[in-house]
Amino acid sequence: MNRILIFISITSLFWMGCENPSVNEPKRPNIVFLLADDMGYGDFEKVGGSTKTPNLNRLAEEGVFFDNFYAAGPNCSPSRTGLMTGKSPAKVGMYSYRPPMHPLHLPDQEVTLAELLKTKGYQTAHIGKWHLGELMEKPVFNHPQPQDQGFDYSLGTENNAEPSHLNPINFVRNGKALGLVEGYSCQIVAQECMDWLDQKNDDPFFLYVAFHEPHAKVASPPELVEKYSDQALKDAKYLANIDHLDMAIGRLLDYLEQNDLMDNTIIMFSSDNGSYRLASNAGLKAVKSYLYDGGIRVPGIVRWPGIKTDKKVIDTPTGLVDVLPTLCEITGIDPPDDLDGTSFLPLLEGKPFVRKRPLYWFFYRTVPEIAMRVGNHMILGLDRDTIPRSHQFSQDDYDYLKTISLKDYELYDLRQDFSQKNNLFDAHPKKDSLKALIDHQLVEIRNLLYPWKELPLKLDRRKNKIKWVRY
Ligand SMILES: [Ca+2]
Repeated sequence: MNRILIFISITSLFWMGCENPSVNEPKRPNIVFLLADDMGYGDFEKVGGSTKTPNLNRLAEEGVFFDNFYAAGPNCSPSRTGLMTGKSPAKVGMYSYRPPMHPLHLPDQEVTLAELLKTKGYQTAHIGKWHLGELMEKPVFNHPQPQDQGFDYSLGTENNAEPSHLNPINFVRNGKALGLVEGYSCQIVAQECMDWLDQKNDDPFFLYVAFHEPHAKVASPPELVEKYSDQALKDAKYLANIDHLDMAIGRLLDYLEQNDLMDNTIIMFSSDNGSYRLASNAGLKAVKSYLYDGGIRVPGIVRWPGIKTDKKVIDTPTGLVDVLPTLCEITGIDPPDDLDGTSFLPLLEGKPFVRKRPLYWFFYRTVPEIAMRVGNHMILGLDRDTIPRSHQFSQDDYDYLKTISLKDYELYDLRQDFSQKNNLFDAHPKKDSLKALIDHQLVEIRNLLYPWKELPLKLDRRKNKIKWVRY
């Protein structure tokens, strides 16, 4: 089923550069990566239709929409790790989101996209949610800060905007806590992007914009909530939050246009995981924190005058782990050789694309625990374990990873079965080879366990595996 093929008109916004690629093959294009937090596949207006996203629509109309685009994990920190490193977060030790005062972080020895781009003279900035380690004025754990991970400049929050998107109190700019900042988080972030761009020099730039919306607790201007007043208040607040995020992105796009930056800038948009709101996932199975598609399949948009394909919708599976190798190929940087992602530049150029290794995901806390996309199919592995797992990654969870094994499998043909309802595994002719593939992947994860120390010992039983909804 393809829900969005009908939406994009090729005609009106197909700019001149596409017809004459040689004019528009910049060696070092600027890069803006826009990341939403918990925005579902169906929160993109052209897929779900329940909210207004005119600026994202415009990006997709002027570029391409990736219709089988996957986050790197089912929640925040793992997915951001995959984006920054081009690796499966399970191989980097990021097994779950990072709670406050917790040792999990993106290890310093990992090579980030920002560090790679700096080798080509890029100016780099991170603005928004960090969630790759502590980010405070006086760090306790000595985790690498954005400046240690390749960013010249940073305005961010360690995790979510607190107490909500309205008047946040936890932004830190280049190591200095700001205290209360008046306004809404997405607009604060957009304004900071423009202020940073105002002072940049003529070297190319990489701007990583990690919006806080629509992660709970949402807050949006009352007039936007009113716009969705035909919905239940909780839904109206959520949809208004997507709308507001889109407006902030629109401000940034207007800035880029007014400053003649659109022709030499790659703009990418995605989300770090599926929505926690089932209706936002457009019929995909499950929600955030699950490895069914509702937890990991997200909107993917690339706008860049260097795009040569005639396609407006690309349905080849791709994801956040592919972003680093893609941008390395575009900018002529040799990427690290142990990546899980594959450059999707050939897809942007209308050329054959061969994935080096299948996309896969791992999450210890929900069932299934591992998933792998193989062609049109998603194979999932379940360990049938019923021991409660903590919400905050603990020593008990870590010990569990040392022995985890798969007892059961599910297989879905996503072209025929969008909502993953029909498990084909038992009768599938390739079940043994698919089983071997995913078993082997789990062994690799077990063998590469990151040596975390001083994990919290105590299980947090508020939210555990057996209490979670079983899809
Ligand atoms: Ca998230």
